[in-house]
Amino acid sequence: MVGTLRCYNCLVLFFCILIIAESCKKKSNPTPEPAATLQSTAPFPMGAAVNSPNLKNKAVYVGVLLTEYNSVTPDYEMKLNWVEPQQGVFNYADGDYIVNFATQHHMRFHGHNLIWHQALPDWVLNFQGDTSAWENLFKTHIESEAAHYKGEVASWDVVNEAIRDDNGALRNQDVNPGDGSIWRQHLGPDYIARAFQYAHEADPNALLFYNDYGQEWNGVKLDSIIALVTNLKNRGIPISGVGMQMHIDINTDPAGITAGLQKLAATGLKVHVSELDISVNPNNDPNIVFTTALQLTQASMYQFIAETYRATVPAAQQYGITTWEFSDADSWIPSFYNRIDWPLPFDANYKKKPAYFGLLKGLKY
Ligand code: 9MR
Repeated sequence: MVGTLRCYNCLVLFFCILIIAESCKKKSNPTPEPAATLQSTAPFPMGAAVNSPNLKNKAVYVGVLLTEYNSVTPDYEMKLNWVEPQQGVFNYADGDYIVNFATQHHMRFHGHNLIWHQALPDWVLNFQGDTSAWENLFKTHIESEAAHYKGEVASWDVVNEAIRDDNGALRNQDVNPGDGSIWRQHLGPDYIARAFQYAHEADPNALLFYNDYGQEWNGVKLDSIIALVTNLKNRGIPISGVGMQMHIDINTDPAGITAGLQKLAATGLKVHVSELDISVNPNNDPNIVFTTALQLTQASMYQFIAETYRATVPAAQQYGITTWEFSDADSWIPSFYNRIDWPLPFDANYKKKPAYFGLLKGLKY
């Protein structure tokens, strides 16, 4: 009896020591919380435009992308000049690479874009034909590309940048050379509705978007876009959402950003911040220094955009926020404007900038 009791006491003592040892271990060696990332924090998909050479060759690029983002948009690989550089000669390989990458990593894929007045190959720019030949070219392009990616893309920017900056009219060939639209010129004003119908027929499950820039600073353009998409929606044209590109800079008026998001949300369509970047050198200053003050201003704008998007766009309409690439090394801005700039959340070495932490803070606000 005494022996059994002694044995029982020993067991109790043994377990007590074990529990104390375990709890000491926990205190001295805590399991670190996984760091918050953009995608783990955002209540909607976080997207980035990506380019296929970096996906193939840059491990650091792929690493940041997979950690931070869960949606991708191709930077240029699905535009008409890329997919059909010569009439009847197709080049889907690069777009396919990005789609396969996204599928493999369970990321959402947003197709960009089917119809744009830029990124056109010479054979389209020089095409000679009557209205029906143009309609055939237009329809065949939309249908073949949408059918090629059917079931693999969640959504498409069907028509990109169709509205003029100066008066909100449809781009035609009567604006500055290079700014006009051959589509409107040859196909008449209702080509946008038909683009959505053709895309829908080819891939009925894809969500279809109208995408444009300048909606945060140009009220005339914004109202014209609202009228355009409302008209499409009311006519039963299969439009699901609007992309507000948001290529902005540190001087962009925040009131315009709020107003743009409010008006877009009021259409009832999904709203995608589709190409976000925030330039810090809008005046092309060749001697500019990216001071701490500039870094913090940029960070608070990133935060403001995420907060305002969350507060203004109802959850069911939040298609997500997509940055246009994610590192300053890959931004279109320095080469396009021939200036130094730092528009994105990661620096040229793929390290997080204050802009990143501003965005993260805005997402969990
Ligand atoms: O960033 C893109 C750049 O790499 C391409 O060369 C260019 C032409 O295909 O397009 C840029 O992306 C544009 C986007 O497709 C539409 N909105 C403006 C973007 C920046 O110019």
